[in-house]
Amino acid sequence: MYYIIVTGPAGSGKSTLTDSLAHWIEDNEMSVARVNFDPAADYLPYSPDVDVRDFLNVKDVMEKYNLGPNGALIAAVDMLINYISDLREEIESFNSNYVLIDMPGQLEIVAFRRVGPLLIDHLTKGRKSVTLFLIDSYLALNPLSAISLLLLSVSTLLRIKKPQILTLTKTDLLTPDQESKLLNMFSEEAQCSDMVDEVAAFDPELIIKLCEAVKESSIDVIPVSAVSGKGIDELYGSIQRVLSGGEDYLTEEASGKL
Ligand SMILES: Nc1nc2c(ncn2[C@@H]2O[C@H](COP(=O)(O)OP(=O)(O)OP(=O)(O)O)[C@@H](O)[C@H]2O)c(=O)[nH]1
Ligand SMILES: [Mg+2]
Repeated sequence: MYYIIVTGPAGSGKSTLTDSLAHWIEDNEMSVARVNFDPAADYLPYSPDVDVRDFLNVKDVMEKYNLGPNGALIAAVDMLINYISDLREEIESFNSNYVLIDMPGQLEIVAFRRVGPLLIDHLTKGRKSVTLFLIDSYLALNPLSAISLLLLSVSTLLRIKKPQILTLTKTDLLTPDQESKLLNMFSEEAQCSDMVDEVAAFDPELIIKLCEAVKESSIDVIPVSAVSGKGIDELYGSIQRVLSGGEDYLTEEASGKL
């Protein structure tokens, strides 16, 4: 079993990509377990195989502890630690080729608090795993937003400590010109100094150094659309390269155990 952690800012497309990547995996004759890890999820585009809402209800946490929606979500995720062994057992019982974990959009859970990485470590113990950090393509068209989003991706990389693939989502919303501008910006050859020129930064040297550091931290940048399906096969290829050195799952290391 290989674990794929789907993370990224609120609304970046995690649940929609979980759905379309799961379909892609199944269409290619492999099995997948869809795990909803968001205790506050109202609507999901897929039917979860394992759902943290079966263990905790954010509305109950709000009422019991007099918390607002954000505080209650953070508290609910903290409380998940009590159920982590049950969750892991339930997930492992599927014995699927892949497990997709659809994380909540509040990035502080993984980037700034201890509990997120702790939960992920428990879930994935002894299994190979990879993180997808999702970036909304439309937001990333603005170079300063792109650098800011990349910094957030580094925060999650530092805490989750797993190989991380940057996944540029919703590319169907871009015009061909916008798409090529975005791909140029994220390409290995792109000069950070060109990006900074465009935004007339207050401290260009600092921004260039940050931009260069964050560009080195991710293994791959893959543009996708969960709506049109474009790029999902490249994303799978990148996941494969990380998890099994590019060998097809079905021919290599079927248990996925480390
Ligand atoms: N056009 C387009 N819209 C998308 C795509 N992926 C997601 N969306 C839309 O973006 C919005 C947010 O998508 P979600 O999948 O709920 O995003 P999320 O990251 O799971 O959101 P949270 O869990 O609330 O953080 C929804 O309206 C989706 O329909 C895509 O590839 N193309
Ligand atoms: Mg979601």
